[in-house]
Amino acid sequence: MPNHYLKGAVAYPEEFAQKYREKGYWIGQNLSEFLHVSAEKFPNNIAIYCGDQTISYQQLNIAVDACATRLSKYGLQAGDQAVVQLPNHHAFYIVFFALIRLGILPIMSLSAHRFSEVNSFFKQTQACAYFCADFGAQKFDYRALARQCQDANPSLKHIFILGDAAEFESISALYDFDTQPPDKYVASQASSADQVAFLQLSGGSTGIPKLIPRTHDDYLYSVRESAKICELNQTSRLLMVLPVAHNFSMSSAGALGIFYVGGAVVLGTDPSPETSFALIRKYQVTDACLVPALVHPWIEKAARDQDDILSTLHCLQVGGARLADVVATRLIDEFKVSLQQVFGMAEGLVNYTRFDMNKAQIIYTQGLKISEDDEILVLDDEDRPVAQGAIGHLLTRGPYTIRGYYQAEEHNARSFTQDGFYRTGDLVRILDDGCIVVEGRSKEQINRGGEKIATEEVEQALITHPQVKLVALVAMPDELLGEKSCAFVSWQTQHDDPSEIRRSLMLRQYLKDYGLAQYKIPDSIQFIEHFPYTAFGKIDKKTLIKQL
Ligand code: AMP
Ligand code: DBH
Repeated sequence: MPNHYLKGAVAYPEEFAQKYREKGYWIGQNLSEFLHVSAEKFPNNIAIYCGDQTISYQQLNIAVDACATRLSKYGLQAGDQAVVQLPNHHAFYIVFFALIRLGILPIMSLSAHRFSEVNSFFKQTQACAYFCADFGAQKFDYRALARQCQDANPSLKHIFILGDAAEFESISALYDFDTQPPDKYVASQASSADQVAFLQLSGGSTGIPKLIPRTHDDYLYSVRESAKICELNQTSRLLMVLPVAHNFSMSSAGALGIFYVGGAVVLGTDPSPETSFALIRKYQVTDACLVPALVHPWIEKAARDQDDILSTLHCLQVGGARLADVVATRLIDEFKVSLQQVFGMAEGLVNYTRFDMNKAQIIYTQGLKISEDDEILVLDDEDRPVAQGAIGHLLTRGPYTIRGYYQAEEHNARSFTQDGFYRTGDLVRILDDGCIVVEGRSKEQINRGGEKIATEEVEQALITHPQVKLVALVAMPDELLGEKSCAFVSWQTQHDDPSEIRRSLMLRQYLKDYGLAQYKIPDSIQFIEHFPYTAFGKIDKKTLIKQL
């Protein structure tokens, strides 16, 4: 068991760690024990509904043991790291807990990631294993991606595929749900609770997604409190159509919140209202979590069919991007939804509206922080506190907020203050009742319906095109997604130059071939000759946005 703190991760200072333990936030339980406890408490409860399969807590725990045992035979061991890029399928949870049980750090990649992102995870971590599906949406071939990553990363030794494994190993051969296990299980080698358990991802603001080291102690504290705030219990059934590996889906209160209380996760691979409503009916779903962009099709379908399905939910959580006040109002007034707004980040801090709040609080605010020890600062551009109620930059520190990104010393110096506050990059206001309102963003990030795009990452990719001289990516407002992306491009003309429409198509294909995730490909591309500049000589994005 590696008992030193993960090299390249920033530990909580001892005085804080001690305080969080004394206050009962950190209870010294790792994620492997967490699952064991639930399997003992609720052996026959259904933990996961996935397609035609139902998996009880006992079966889940056995499958995790089997998977850990078989993985250990490949030579995977404590201290290793593994990129996990799996769809909404039970295999995700089994592989996740099996890796945890072996003391291996999962890296929580999303299905939408492509070579550019996945390769960067291997480069950043030297991970030795990769878990992915055979094919994804639009028949995207992950095995081809695996081969590309293997060629580029000598550290990558083991590739496991969900579905047709081709020349690789099969994930389904790693476990079964037999209650009489054939294997003598490997003993748990999970790291101790105060150690880093896995690496979450940040939507980030510069370059490729940054890695977020979360400890068992800090993560499980946020999970237990979230489950309480969300009033989950053994009868809760949470519909999961957001990507399973996302921090919201995992922990707010998410699948782990459900596993804590003995409820069930109902997995869906398609967030459309047609499929989702059918699942809600079939499994008598009680709770669901969505990003705002998915709310629109849901309420349109419900209105069209005069379907009161949304009012049957105990709670509909919406988070990841700002929910428009008018949509929140419609959800409550027209669709009789018990709504909860969730404003969180994979780096830590999560805020929820509470069920006993008044209607205005639920519609117009993003609620209250989880913990009284979530320290929140709202500062002006010079790092001075703003007046109560005024808009400023949100900084935070607390029992489940990281003290630094993984292996990012230089970046951490900018993203964290000397005394450990995380600069979230969000512009907020705190009301007299303590509720937080997200007013905008200071970080260079576009929030495309909850999918975060670091502008610099796309700009860096575009600028490598031989005919792109200069580029700036900005957000443009969008009714459905909140924001979409627009790339302003200064183009090196050549004779025989294609039309602007063809150039746009070429650039989009170029970015795809570059390996960027689809949601990062600019929604609009505009060609301009002269960029506006600020007094400091930076590209003036505010002026560009006015040209949209
Ligand atoms: P990440 O750091 O990639 O996990 O993304 C977290 C960011 O998503 C936050 O810092 C916010 O900018 C944004 N976000 C999450 N939830 C909300 C919400 N309910 N309203 C507005 N923005 C949100
Ligand atoms: O957007 C997010 O990252 C997010 C939103 C809601 C999150 O990480 C969370 C809840 O935990």
